[in-house]
Amino acid sequence: MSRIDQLRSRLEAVGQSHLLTFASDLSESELAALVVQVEAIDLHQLPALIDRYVRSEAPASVPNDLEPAPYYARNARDWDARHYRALGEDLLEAGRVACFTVAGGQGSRLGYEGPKGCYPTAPVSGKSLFQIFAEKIRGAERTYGADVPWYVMTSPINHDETRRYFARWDYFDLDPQNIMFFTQGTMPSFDKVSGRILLAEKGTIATNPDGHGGALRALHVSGALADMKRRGIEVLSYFQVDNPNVNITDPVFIGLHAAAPDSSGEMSSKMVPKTGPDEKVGVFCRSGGKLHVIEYSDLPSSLAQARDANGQLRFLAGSIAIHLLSVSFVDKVNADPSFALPWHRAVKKVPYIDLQTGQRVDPKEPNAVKLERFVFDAIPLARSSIVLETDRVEEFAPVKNATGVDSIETSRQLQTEKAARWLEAVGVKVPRRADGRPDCVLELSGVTAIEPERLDRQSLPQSIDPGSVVAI
Ligand code: UD2
Repeated sequence: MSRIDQLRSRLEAVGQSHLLTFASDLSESELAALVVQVEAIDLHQLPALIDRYVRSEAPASVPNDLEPAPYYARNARDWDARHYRALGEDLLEAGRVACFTVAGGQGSRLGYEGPKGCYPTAPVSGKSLFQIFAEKIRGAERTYGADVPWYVMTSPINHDETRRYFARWDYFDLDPQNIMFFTQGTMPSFDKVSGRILLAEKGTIATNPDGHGGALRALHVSGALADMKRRGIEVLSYFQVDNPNVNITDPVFIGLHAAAPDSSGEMSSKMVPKTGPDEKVGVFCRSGGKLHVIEYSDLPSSLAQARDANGQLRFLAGSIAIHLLSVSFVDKVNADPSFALPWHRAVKKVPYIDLQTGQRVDPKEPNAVKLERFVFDAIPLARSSIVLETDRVEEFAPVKNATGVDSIETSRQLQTEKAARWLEAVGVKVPRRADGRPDCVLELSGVTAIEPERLDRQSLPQSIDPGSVVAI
């Protein structure tokens, strides 16, 4: 039997032989590429996966003993932030901390066709998200006198373009040896009715990135984990590419992660109090003695709406996708041969090749199921995981939508507000409107300072003129 015949019978056994419908139309190299793609799929697992996630719309299983998660409240006196800050600073000065950005997504929700990290985001200069992070890393390296290596997870959709972008900008003055790009894995996209894998071209399977949860495996397979161990990195500061206000090297958070009595030092998270029951962020909960994040779309409305005696949301702790992961934790989960995070199902529009006509179809309605893994599903794998409350303006200014909530406009306002607070903290007069908002547009680079206390008062203006646009 030829290799193709063998493959065909294996595909038939799992109901996917349609993938070879156009095999005879393909050139030798196209066919070889298709075979490689098919062979990369775990065919054995496929029927069960399709039954469970593709053809069924079973609601996500939410444990029935959900309780709100405890957290370290900001500015509380029952824990010593200064102590943990000192510990975190020691780790930063010893070069034990690296940054990790998940940047597999495109800017399509923004109406932007490139990698999201290239999107012009800073309110004055229009610097991209990647440049904003790069400058924070430069600021941290200068402050702590140590390298802060940067791991950037891309997806096959944007890997080459991301690399070209960094090269074109000369790595934003970072040492290119300290930046490592690697791609996450992919999953086939499925027809939502039949459960068949879709063809994107006659010789190409339609795939989607396997979610930011794919990062845990990708860190291992790509060699990034080995690179971290070689460099003596212990803690990974994980953040999403869409959040320019994130504090990428927070010493207090790092210290708590490493040494809090209730932290196993494996995976820790930051939260902000939710603005209301409908805010689209996951929620920190406890169940079975473990910390979990329940995604907003999975949290039953009765729980999302529930309030305590003071009228405050009972499930208040919103996940802003800022975590610390220990290198030893990522290593531990990968050492387990059965390690796999659960899949989450999303129904989307995916163009495909019609098997009858061979023509490409651009569906008007969602036709496909994409399966993704979420990084926060790794939290319960940690022995004991902590949550730290942070300030919304200080750390959460996501750019997700073209307009409205979490848009470039709201992000730029939050970036200005954060800069205004930092300048005011060292005595610079910032004009404010009657409603309290800054009457100016401000931008503060991470190269200038990574924390307000580190701003050099001498090099700052006395005051900002009303209506002015200032980058510092
Ligand atoms: C995410 C969280 C939500 C909340 C919010 C805060 C999930 C499922 N939800 O919502 O709970 O914390 O962020 O802003 O995460 N990415 C990859 N590869 C992928 C998919 C995504 O790298 O395969 C990256 C993407 O580039 C982005 C981040 O993950 O940096 C978030 O992805 P998203 O936009 O799908 O998540 P969102 O905003 O729905």
